[in-house]
Amino acid sequence: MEPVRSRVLDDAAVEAFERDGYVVVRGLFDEEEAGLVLATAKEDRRLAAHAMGWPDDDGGLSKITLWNEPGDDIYGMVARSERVVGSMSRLLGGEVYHYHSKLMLKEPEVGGAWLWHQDYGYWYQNGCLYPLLASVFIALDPATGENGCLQVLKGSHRIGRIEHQVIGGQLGADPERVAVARERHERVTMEMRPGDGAFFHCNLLHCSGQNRSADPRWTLICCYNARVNDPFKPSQHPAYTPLETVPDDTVLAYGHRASSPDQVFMTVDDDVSEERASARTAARTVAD
Ligand SMILES: O=C(O)CCC(=O)C(=O)O
Repeated sequence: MEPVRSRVLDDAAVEAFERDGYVVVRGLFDEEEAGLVLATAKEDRRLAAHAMGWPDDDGGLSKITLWNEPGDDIYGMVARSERVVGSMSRLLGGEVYHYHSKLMLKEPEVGGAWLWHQDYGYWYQNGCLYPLLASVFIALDPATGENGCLQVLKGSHRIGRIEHQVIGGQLGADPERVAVARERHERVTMEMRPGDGAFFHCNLLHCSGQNRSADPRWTLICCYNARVNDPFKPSQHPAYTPLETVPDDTVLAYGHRASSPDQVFMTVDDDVSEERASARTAARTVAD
């Protein structure tokens, strides 16, 4: 019998992540799985009702729905799947826990841009001593240059943490350092098919453009912290909480199971970091 191929990242992928700060896995979730997550999210009234709107400086608006605890729903099964959690444990060198997940909505014509930043620019403020966090960006729609796919500066995680500052309504990395980083690191435009996943390091400089196309760009991003990096102070995201993984086939088995009434979503006022205080005033809840 053919051995079942593990979907956890192999040594070559881990090496690529360590060298480049990211690794893209084509078909991390297959088309059926990605389609199911997208269809469920589109019909999920709770997700829509808890979307926060983040304006950019040029008339665009991105929506984010964010939750800390992986729920008993299809998104929670993605976040707890062996292929994701096992890969994260390899990338971060040991046990990981779920830090949060978020659905990033860039609607056609109006979807907003995200400035160059490092996630650790935010998470450092949350009492995470080490940059031992990573995210997986899972495309639900095709993500293209036209609809505002992710862009990264390859290898920029090696710079270490850069100071972040409020720029317009967002927190961005120090523009002087970003300019130099852009001269020294290749800029990669990460076009992705539904189900593709990009694992990226929390110090990788990344951004994304506006969506001026006729197509939506919905993405699920799941973020993890290493257990050994348990935050030394409370914040809007959780301290170490054991994460129970589920077999990879649980995503399909869950079908269209949407978020439950007891799921807790973040609001713009939950962000306790001072650095984001003024950025927060620019954000507004766009529940509709
Ligand atoms: O969804 C995007 O385009 C960017 C997301 C991002 O930069 C982030 O979540 O840190």
